[in-house]
Amino acid sequence: MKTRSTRMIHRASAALLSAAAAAINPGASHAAGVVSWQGGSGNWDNLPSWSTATQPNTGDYVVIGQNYATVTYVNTALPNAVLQTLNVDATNTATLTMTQHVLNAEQENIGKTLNGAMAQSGGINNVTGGQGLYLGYYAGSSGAYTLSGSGVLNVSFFENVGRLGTGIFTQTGGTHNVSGAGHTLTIGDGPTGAGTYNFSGGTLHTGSTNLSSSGAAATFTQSGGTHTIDQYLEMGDSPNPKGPVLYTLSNAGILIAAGEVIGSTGPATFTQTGGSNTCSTSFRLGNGNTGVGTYNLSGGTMNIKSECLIGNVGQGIFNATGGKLTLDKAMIIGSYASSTSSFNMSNGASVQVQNIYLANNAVGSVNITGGTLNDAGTFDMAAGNGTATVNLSGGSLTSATLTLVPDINGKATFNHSGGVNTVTSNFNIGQRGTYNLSGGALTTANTTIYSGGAMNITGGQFKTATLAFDNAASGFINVSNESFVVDYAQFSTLNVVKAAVTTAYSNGTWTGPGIQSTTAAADNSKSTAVGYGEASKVLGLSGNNTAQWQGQTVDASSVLVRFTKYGDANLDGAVGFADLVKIAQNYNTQGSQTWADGDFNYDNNVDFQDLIKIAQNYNSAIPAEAIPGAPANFQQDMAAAFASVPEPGAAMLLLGATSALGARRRRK
Ligand SMILES: [Ca+2]
Ligand SMILES: [Ca+2]
Ligand SMILES: [Ca+2]
Repeated sequence: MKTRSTRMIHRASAALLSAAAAAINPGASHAAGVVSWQGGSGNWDNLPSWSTATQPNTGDYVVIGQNYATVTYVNTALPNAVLQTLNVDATNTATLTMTQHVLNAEQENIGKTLNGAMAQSGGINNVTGGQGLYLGYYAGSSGAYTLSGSGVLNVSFFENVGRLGTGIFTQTGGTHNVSGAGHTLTIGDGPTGAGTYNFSGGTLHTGSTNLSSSGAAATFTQSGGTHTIDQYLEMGDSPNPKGPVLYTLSNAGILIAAGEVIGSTGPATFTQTGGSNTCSTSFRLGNGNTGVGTYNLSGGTMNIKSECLIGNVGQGIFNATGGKLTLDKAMIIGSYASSTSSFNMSNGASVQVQNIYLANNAVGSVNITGGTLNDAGTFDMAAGNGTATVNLSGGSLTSATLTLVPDINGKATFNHSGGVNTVTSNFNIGQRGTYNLSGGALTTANTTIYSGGAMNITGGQFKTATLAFDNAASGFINVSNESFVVDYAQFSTLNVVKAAVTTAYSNGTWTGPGIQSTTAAADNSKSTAVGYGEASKVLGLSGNNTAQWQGQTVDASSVLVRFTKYGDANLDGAVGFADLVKIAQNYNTQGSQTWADGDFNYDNNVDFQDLIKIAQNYNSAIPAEAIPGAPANFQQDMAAAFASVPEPGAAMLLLGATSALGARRRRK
């Protein structure tokens, strides 16, 4: 990035170089001085039109300051002359038109204190000195440069479009070079300046391109052509610029930059509706502490080959509503900023990224209402002490690993109300991490809940291949009145689920760590619980058979978990004869029993205590006949259990509660 000191060094060295060049240039032998145009409209090589009656030569200070004068550049006599300064500057605009030949000047001011215009459609204009080319030098001045056709404009060191005045550069073709290390094209410089660059064709090559260097308004509109920047595109150096600082890229425009800093220490916006933008070494939105950088991508392609920082010390906002964004490396959202940085996606956007680090040490959010976001690597939320939020309500997010708070100082909240979230490898919820699933689908490979981690399922669908509670002292999955599936491949996670439900049960409070339910905890009738079981046992699946269960496709190697009534052994949401059969078949079996076997109080046994639970929720006629597979004393115990249920109102009340449960589920 440019600095004032390097600029001064360049100016000093350039002055030496040009002095040396003048010394060896044979044209320098003439007595240089001020040469003014007096000929109205006419050709440059018409000698009587000049105040000296000679054609301007090396070292001359040339002024085209006549009102309404249009000078046409024709120079076959002095092709090697290097003017010291060329000013095109009149109260009523003077114009220099160039279609051929070579013009050399150390400095050119198109509109210095007044108004000037340059129209170049051919020839070569070399601005060789350490100062450079200025459009609108002083406050109140204006300068316009039009480059088209086969025109070539070479500017060494500095070109300034709207320094303290107004500058407009329009390029529809030709070649424009401000190239070389430290050589800078500045659109809009000082606090009274306003710069505009309209670019629709040809090539523009700069060392760096700055929009609004010191508080000016700056607009760069590119609808075609190729803009190549060897170092930085830097936008927004002032916290309070005179006007918008805006780069618009559309249609067939191509931007290729090593680095892009949007919102350096002030506000700046980049809007891309088409074309392509390639950034190779550094991309930053909101770099300094007063920087606010916004990137709006609605069409075209963008490729960031390096780390992408959305909100470094400043605030970064990336809005992707369309187009294709490819990040070869990590996207960091909210690095050190005190303000909230965000990455926002909606329908039509396609994003590919290597890793995502959200709110490392700042406040950051990712908001997805549509589109596709593919993260080939890690998605870390609040890696340091930042506050990270993801809101997913539509579209799809896929990442290899998703971690909520890898560091205990951070805070991470993932609100999932719609759309699809897929984690192909590890899904980790650490302390101060909360995943709220209220809609859509969450599919993960390996799910680990660490101490202090929380997952709340109030809607949507959750399926994981493995489930672990690491130090389950306080981590939990709250199923409220919902369900989820552990669809394992080979080794059953039934024992993990059983242990987690048992710790959460906590003598019926349902507030313990593990797999808990806030709905069961709030149930004053104490008739609801979290049931679980192998799909093979609950649904009778075997081999490659699958079935639909609670909106999800499950296979024989799946553990089902569901909020339901005590006694609902087959997890269909009601307590009836089928459940009574289950408990009957396992009655008085001690140890290793599960919910699906009839252990409804999580003590590993199926006995009279469980029969009481089923009796309290039983909602249809008690069978008079013996139940097949029941042991000898079962019928007698069943009569006792059902007799223990208060009569006559309780059964009806329970029936009503069950109907309400059924109605709630149907509304889903
Ligand atoms: Ca399976
Ligand atoms: Ca049932
Ligand atoms: Ca039991």
